[in-house]
Amino acid sequence: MTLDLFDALEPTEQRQEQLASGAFVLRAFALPCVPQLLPALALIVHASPFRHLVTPGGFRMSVAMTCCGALGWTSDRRGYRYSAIDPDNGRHWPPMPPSFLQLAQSAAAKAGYDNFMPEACLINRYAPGTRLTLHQDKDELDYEAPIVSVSLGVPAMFLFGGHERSDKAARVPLFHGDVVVWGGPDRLRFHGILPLKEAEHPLLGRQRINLTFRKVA
Ligand code: MD3
Ligand code: FE
Repeated sequence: MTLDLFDALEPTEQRQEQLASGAFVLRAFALPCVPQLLPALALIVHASPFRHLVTPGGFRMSVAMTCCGALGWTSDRRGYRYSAIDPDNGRHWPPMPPSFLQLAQSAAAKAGYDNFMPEACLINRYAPGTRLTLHQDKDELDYEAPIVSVSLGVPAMFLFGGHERSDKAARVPLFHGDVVVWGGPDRLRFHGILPLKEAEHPLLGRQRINLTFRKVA
């Protein structure tokens, strides 16, 4: 058990931090929605369970993922793609719950991005030790639309990089209930997540869940 004092201070007061001209952290913005989000998430995971994608290069990703919405993100030896069908069960991805969509749209509007209409919500699950190496999200067609990210469970250290992989990345802690919105000039920044600490969250246990909402088409 290594829940240090820093981790225990999960902010519950809403406030906005600007990371760059088009990137904002909305602290605790999702907290009031958590009672709606968690049961909806359980239904999604029942229909389309978490799985470890294999990269086109053949590596099993340590982050487990699933999706909801009209389109989901998958990968296989042929590459990454958005697809209407969950390849694990041959059925459509579970629909995006109204509570998910409403949260994503209100967060986008709060950060200055009106009329956000995401078709996809990618759901990432981090166990202790799981990390996401620096990458860009480039498989969407519309780079003007923002991406909205919702952090739930164990806090994580987010790496906010530049437009080159070698640019020095800022470290931004993300706590349960925090929402990050980034678009426009910051949409293609490199970003990642440091290895998740061993810790226990009162509602979600020893894991972090991240929802990312994307306009794909
Ligand atoms: C990107 N997920 O699914 S989202 C991903 O927490 C992904 O699971 C991470 O990267 C996760 O592709 C990070 C949060 C985020 C926040 C700010 C950004 C991504 C960002 C700013 C610029 C670019
Ligand atoms: Fe990403």
